[in-house]
Amino acid sequence: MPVSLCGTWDMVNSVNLEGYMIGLGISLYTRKIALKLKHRKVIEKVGDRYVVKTLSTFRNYTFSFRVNEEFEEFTKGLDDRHCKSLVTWEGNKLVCIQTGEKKNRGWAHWMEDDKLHLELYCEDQVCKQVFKRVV
Ligand code: YOG
Repeated sequence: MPVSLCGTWDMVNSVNLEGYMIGLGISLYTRKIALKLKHRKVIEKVGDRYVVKTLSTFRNYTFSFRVNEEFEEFTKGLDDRHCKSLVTWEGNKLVCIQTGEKKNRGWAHWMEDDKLHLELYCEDQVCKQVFKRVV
């Protein structure tokens, strides 16, 4: 059983969110706003479903899924695209593949040194974020 990613996490570092947003086709105006935000990640397990919330003062994005079960994702308030998403455990990494219009799209979450790590992929871009637990 992999370590639990559940809890409330605040972003302490972000690298190449700009590149990731360019990959997604986010407008310059929205990118400028998004780059100033401190994201909070809230990960909960409700029965056999995970609920992942990304919270900020500008917009929030919430979705939920079962591991190993493909679902329709609508990235409302992000790039507003539909994709077919599948989340699986690869060792201690929770990995999502988002199949749709954008190539090579997905993300991975894992714990390292008591921090929550996130890599966001789109096209040839990788954004790396680190979160610390809110106590
Ligand atoms: O995380 O998808 O935890 O989906 C970062 C990318 C900014 C909106 C947030 C709102 C944002 C404008 C999503 C920020 C780039 C920019 C707070 C990260 C797109 C649009 C919502 C993400 C996964 C894994 C869960």
